[in-house]
Amino acid sequence: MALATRAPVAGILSVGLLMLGSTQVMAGSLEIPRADAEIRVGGDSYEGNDIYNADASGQTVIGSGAVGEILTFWIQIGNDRNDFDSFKVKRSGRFHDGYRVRYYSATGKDVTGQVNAGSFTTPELAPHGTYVMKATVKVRPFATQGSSVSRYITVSSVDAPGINDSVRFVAAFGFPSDADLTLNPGELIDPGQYQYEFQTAEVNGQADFTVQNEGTGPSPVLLVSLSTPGNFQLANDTCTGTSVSAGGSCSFRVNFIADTYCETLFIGSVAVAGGAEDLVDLQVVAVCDLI
Ligand SMILES: [Ca+2]
Ligand SMILES: [Ca+2]
Repeated sequence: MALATRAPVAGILSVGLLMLGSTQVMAGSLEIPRADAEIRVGGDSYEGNDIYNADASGQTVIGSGAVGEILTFWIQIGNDRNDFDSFKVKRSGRFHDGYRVRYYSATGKDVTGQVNAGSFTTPELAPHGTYVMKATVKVRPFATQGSSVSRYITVSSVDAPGINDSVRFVAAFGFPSDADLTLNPGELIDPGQYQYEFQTAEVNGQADFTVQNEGTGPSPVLLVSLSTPGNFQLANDTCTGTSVSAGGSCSFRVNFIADTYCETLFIGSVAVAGGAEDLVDLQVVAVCDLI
């Protein structure tokens, strides 16, 4: 969308986005109930602070393990406003006989049935208070190469049903991979490292990238992440949470949004990771010289 057409409706647009729960909360709107879920795997750091959405983008984590291993995903539920609130927690995602998923309250009680039914509710949280619960996933002997199980965890304000946030975890079967991933478009500047330059004839731009598996085996389950959000955004990501078979591909889009300051050089970093390893790195560059 061009900036010129956005500007006159900016006020209406921001209210609409807040109601959808799909954008970052803006200063001065903290009296609206605001659930903020975050998630981490094992000893990693949390993803998702001050990100509010229904599709868990930017707040998805992946863990992988061998048969018999138990992966732990920590789910932090935050009350991002200056008033008391409590939050309902619900999961969605398909059953997979290769993985056993359980949920535990902050006190260690098994609350799997309640989370599955959407009836689990946190205690009342003080303004900016948090509640930490966990999910565990045991990798069972039925798990196969390239398989994974995924759960979306939706957190809803009890004060204002409809004010939601969601995080996602993916648990995958870990194995040595014969995958060999390439990226297109982009210029290969180092093994596994690509660079793409946005054409800046317009203030905003977008580019679609295809990840191709040129190897002889399936890739690990992938996670695409953007380490410098702001002027760059990820969208249409079909890679995260999936394993790409030999000869197969997946894709994602990077949007570039300069807003009003398109008078400098913007650099963003995208990583396509499998397991704990970065398989492909992409540096996106936009040079703005319009102003
Ligand atoms: Ca969040
Ligand atoms: Ca927050």
